[in-house]
Amino acid sequence: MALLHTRRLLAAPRFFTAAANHASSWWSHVEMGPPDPILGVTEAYKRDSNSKKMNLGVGAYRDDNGKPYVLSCVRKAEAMIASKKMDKEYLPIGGLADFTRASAELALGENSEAFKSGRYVTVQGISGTGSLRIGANFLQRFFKAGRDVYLPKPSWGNHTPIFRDAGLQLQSYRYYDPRTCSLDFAGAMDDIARIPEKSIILLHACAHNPTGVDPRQEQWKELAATVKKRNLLVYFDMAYQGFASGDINRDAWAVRHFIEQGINVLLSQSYAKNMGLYGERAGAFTVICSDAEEAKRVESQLKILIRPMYSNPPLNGARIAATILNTPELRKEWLVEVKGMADRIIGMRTQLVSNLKKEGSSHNWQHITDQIGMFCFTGLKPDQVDRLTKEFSIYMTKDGRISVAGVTSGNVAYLAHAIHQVTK
Ligand code: CBA
Repeated sequence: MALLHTRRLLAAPRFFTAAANHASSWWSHVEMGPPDPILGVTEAYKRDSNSKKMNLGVGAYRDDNGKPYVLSCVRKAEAMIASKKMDKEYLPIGGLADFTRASAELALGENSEAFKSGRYVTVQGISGTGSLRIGANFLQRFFKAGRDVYLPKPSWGNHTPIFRDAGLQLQSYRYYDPRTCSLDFAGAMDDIARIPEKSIILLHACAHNPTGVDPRQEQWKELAATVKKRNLLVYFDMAYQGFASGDINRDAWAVRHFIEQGINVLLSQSYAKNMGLYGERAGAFTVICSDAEEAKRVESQLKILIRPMYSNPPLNGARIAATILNTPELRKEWLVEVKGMADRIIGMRTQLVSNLKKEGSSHNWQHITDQIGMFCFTGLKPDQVDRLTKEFSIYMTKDGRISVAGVTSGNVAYLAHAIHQVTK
């Protein structure tokens, strides 16, 4: 038996080596994981050789020629920074002070009592995702009242792993009604009124992802009252300030209203979309506190939390954003450019609907123009999404979300034609 075994090994030395390596590897138990539901779409798109292909997966703004867009105010800020020949020293753990102050002011408003009194702390984070994760870790360590985070149903796909990996538990509240393709306000109010007191609730400040459906100001007021009554801890994710309506103040309305109502929120911000600083990873995390002294204590603990994660945040994006926010001419130019991006998206929504009508589609597509922000939740079913990808090389997430920011005057007719073919 032993001899036979030895002979077999001699006959197949290569197999033996591979099998032995496999069995002795530290990582033999590691299973192949699925691609990311959003960023995996870009990988598949890149492999497609069809010249008509469209990437409507990830939310990344394109100009009307389908090209990535670097804002002119960003180019100017970069030139200003380069001309100053600044050093590349480490930032403090909490980030660039000019940046964190300007970020808080942008979100809260210059006249905000919380901002003026200093009863807040803002730390720089690694764009929106990293800032959310600082918040999640902070909650895990210091929020003694509970572990449950309530997300709208549906929510951005990365919210669940961000909070789950930080050790929190995910729950949900109704938000979207697929029958009407709009806000299920009654359902949301009903669910939120039943959330156990002192739980955590996540709200999208504007341009809800993936649905493109936001509450109206009257509805936000009711939500704030209910949240206050239930004594919930509110965590706002604001990844699209300025991108929804084109107006940074209007898009921050809900956050400001909640704070005015005495609700001490947590807030994550991102400059990926509204300044087009995607790869620079500039973002911020803010905690509104009861007074400046509490803010100092919270700040000290945020620093203790950040230091072993990445020590201190990246410099370049924060410098660019701070230069834009703190230089009046650049800030003015930025506001015009944000509005330009928001308006182009709104224009594409209208064109998509009119092209669908031209194709002869008899469906009601009004939700495409009613929804706001980067995304449109089309209502397309997974099999229709599959057909769009296989037959037309149109890439989007399985839930039927399209990034309207990837639609242009040059490809909107093709998109409408394809959608009509799979929905007629
Ligand atoms: N919050 C929400 C609600 C978002 O939609 C996104 C980005 C982020 C984080 C936070 P960042 O870390 O880049 O600042 O953004 N969501 C996407 O646009 C995409 O960037 C999206 O396509 O859904 C992503 O990372 O998934």
